Parts: sequence; C-alpha cells; structure tokens
Amino acid sequence: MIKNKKIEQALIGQIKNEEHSSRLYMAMASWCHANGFHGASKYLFKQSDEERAHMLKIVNYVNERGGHATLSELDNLTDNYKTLIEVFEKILKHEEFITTEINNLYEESMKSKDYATATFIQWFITEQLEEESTFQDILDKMRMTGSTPGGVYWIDRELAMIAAGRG
Ligand code: OFO
Repeated sequence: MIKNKKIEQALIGQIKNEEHSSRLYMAMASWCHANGFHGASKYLFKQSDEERAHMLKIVNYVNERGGHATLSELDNLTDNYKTLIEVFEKILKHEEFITTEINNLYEESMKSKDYATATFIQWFITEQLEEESTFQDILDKMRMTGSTPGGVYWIDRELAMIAAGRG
C-alpha cells in the first residue's frame, strides 16, 4: 500500500510530467513533419510513445499499490520553432527538468522510508541518464554540422535511422 499521501501525490505529479513530455514530443514531431524534417519527426513520434509508456508505468504502479492514479490538467505547449536545433535544445532542457523531478521523487521516497517507491524510481533515474546523453549527442552532432543544408539533411537521415532501429 502507498500509505503516504505525499508520495502518492508526488507520483501523480510525475504522471503529469510524463504525459506532458509525450504531448510535447508529439507537437514537436508534428512541427518537424510540417517543416520537412521527416526523420526527426519519426524519431520524435517514437519518443512521444515512449513517454506515454513511462506515464502508464507509473499509473499502474500507483494503482497496484492500492492508490488511485488520477490525471491532471495539462499545461499549454508551444507549437512553433525556428530551427531543428532549437527543437533539440528545448528537449534537452526539458529532460534536465524531468531529471530534477525524478531525483526529488527519489529523495522524498527515501525520506518517507518508502523503499518500494525508491526502488521503482531507480529505473527512471537510469532512463533519464540515457536520454540526456542521447539528446546531448544529437545536439553535439547538430552543432558540428552547423546549419548548412547538407548538415541538416544528414542529421535528419540519422534520426530516421535511429527511429527505424538502425542507428
Ligand atoms: Fe520519461 O523519460 Fe525522459 O522525460
């Protein structure tokens, strides 16, 4: 049972964060498609699905432990970007924010001696590490190739390969 209501609320807050991430990446994927970055679009639609899976993971965890995973009202998001690099800069910033949220959740669970939740959250800590490193890598490549049409074309193809599991 999740006895501590504060932990239950913190997990519900994280459900909102994951749902927001999923919508944010879907909006970005749509922008990429509309602007001719089809590889980046495929990649971000996939990321959006992953974030939804993260959300479901927490929903199931809360309910399986006798809590009630409710959904929250979502924040507005931007639909417009100037460049592909701006999209990925915003993603990295967003993931850094999520990492802080996950770390706080872990700390709260430990303070409350809710070791089951702390163990559950460890998966997300590892996931954040991987995601931050992947997005940093993509950004580094983008910065290296600059904003030349050839460079942008190459990175878009790379993202298409990653989305297809060949990257
Ligand atoms: Fe849910 O993995 Fe990052 O945000």
